[in-house]
Amino acid sequence: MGFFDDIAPLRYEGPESDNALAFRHYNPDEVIAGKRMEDHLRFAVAYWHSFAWEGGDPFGGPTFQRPWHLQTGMGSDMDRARVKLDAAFDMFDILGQPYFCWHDADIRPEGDSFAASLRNFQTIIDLIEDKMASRRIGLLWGTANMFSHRRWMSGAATNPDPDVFAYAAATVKTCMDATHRLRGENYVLWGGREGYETLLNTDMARELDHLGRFLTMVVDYKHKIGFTGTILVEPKPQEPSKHQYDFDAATCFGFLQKYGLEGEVKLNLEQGHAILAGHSFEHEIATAAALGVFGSIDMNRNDYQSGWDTDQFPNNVPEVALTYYHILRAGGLTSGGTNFDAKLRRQSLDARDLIAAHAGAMDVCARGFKAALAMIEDGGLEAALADRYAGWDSPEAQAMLQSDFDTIFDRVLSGAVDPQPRSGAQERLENYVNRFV
Ligand code: XUL
Ligand code: CO
Repeated sequence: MGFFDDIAPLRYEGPESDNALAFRHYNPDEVIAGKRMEDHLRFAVAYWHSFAWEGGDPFGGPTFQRPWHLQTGMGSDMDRARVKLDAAFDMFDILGQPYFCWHDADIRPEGDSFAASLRNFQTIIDLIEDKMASRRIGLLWGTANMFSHRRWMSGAATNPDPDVFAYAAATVKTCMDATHRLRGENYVLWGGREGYETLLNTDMARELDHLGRFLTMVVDYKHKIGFTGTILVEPKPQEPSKHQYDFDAATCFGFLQKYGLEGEVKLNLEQGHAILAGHSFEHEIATAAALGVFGSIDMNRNDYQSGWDTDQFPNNVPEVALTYYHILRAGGLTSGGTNFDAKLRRQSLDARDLIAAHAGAMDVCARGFKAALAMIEDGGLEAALADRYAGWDSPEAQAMLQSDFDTIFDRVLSGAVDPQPRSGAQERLENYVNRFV
């Protein structure tokens, strides 16, 4: 008997349905704005939170006790990895989402050497390839977990020990190879411990140079193997490191530019990470879009009171609507997707909690997306922007951008310029948004 055996594949039943395990708003085949909803939203399930995480917190151990977990499962590490894999694909069949994502450490047990870990990894990748062959499911991205094992405690590419840099390079190479083989559409690097705890023991300039060199090797390797997916860096300001080098979208762009990688690498933005950095999610999306590095999203929120990266499933339609509004303005999710890098609360023990969490999140995203699309089609916000900046349409204003301070000074002194403050109309615009959500 499988973990999800009593749960049937989810169907779209419409907004009136009271079935807890059905979609009310997400209808994958519904065509909106010329595209199937599934192809707009490009949902992905994250293997780690749903299958690898055991429900522990800093004060207590595992609560979930799944049949594939170490303390509760049967057989060898590899036996349990296979049971976990079967459960994961059973859940993908129930949800019917088009993508999933993994870290190497989520899918394979750690061996007692690099070669042994690699053997485990290759075996599981073979099994994943078989399972993917008989289904309509793609890999949104693969990534390497270079933050959990104690070898990474002082960083991966930014570790003071060159042996750890080497181990990291070999690890990312194997994860890129597997992502390429499974036709992954992106490869992600989240710098879990690429940062520091104290400057007393940290040579920051050297560490940044090493990180820049490492990312250049990633890009070189991508081209060498002919991987056509997008390389994505995922910003986060802290947790686990006190200070992380990829603080937010703007910091990442500055880093990419310094190392000449801004044309090669884009960003995977996460709602909870934006909040940790003191930003809104749409701020991060708009920043990345303005700088030409918007890639993909992790759509999981933080608790606004706790101040931690709580990785909860999205449930706030107005927030999600503004997220997709800015994504649509940036051209939509192209090779990116909507990944639920989200975990259950540790009291949510049941298989149906996991299904309901994803179903609800997909519905919230569908509602937010439809609201965003309606705002784009109505054009109210665009019209308000055009009106607010209309002064810049004049030939004088455009000429000023090509002139210099002396020319501008003469024009101001002559009395030709007379600034008149105008309302920013924020409340009216907020009311406008509320008509759609
Ligand atoms: C951690 C986080 C990661 C990345 C992938 O906060 O978001 O799960 O998405 O390593
Ligand atoms: Co993430």
